[in-house]
Amino acid sequence: MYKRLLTIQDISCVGQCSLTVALPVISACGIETSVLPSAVLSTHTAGFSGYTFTDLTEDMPAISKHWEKENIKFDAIYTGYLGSKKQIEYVKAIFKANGKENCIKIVDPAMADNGNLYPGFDMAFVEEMKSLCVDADFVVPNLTEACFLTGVEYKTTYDKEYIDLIIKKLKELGCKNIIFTGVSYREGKTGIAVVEGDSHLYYEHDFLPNSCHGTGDIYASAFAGALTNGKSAYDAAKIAADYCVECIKATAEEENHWYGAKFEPVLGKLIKMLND
Ligand code: PXL
Repeated sequence: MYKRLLTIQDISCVGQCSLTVALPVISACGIETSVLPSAVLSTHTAGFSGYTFTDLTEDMPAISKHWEKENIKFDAIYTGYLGSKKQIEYVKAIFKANGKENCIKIVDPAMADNGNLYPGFDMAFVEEMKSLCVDADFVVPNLTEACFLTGVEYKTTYDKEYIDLIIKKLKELGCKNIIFTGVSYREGKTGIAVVEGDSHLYYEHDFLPNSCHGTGDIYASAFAGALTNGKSAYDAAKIAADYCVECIKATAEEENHWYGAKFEPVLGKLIKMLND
């Protein structure tokens, strides 16, 4: 059956992140992709200065109401970067009002990386994000986000016990299924812990040294697209990881491409992975 997904996040006009990534990547997965832009920024906030910011928070309820009136419902809803506590509150209402009965809700708690919250976020936002994660079927945190959600100290060197503790705390919080990205147990490798109820799986892949901004959005978009396309959570997590590796490799070919990852030239590889 033809599937329709709604993604809710900002438009960073330049910067290869949020909606400019989600729309093409999820479309490439064969999914009709509807969008709810939560804000428009001239660029993303990580590395550019003086960017414009137009908040669209108060458009969100009216857009949702119109869809309700038109009986437009979604097979999946995937949220990324959200700019305020109020937006999270509206997203929770949209989950209830605009999803089909078995709507898959995927939340990327996009708010932090490398041990720090992104500019503009605080612990009150983290608290609100916790409640959105509880409403989701899948959460897609990186290690920093998982630490903020659970209160566990962020570490760059760790063992399996440390990751298991964070997973246990995410489950205690009420997270149902966890796609935990950037989990590395040995030098030169990193991977994804895929936790579905009591099942814990791990997919390991090469760690590439040229880390790029925006790969979290590429990962979550490819995961949401592949999952909505009918792949299992593990297969969707694996495809998204393999696709990110291809994006990072493509980005490394040019020096100074610092603000995002070149996901466009390798979209064909994503489509092939979905069909293999
Ligand atoms: O990639 C996540 C993201 C999305 N949108 C905006 C951002 C960021 C990360 O910094 O600034 C506006």
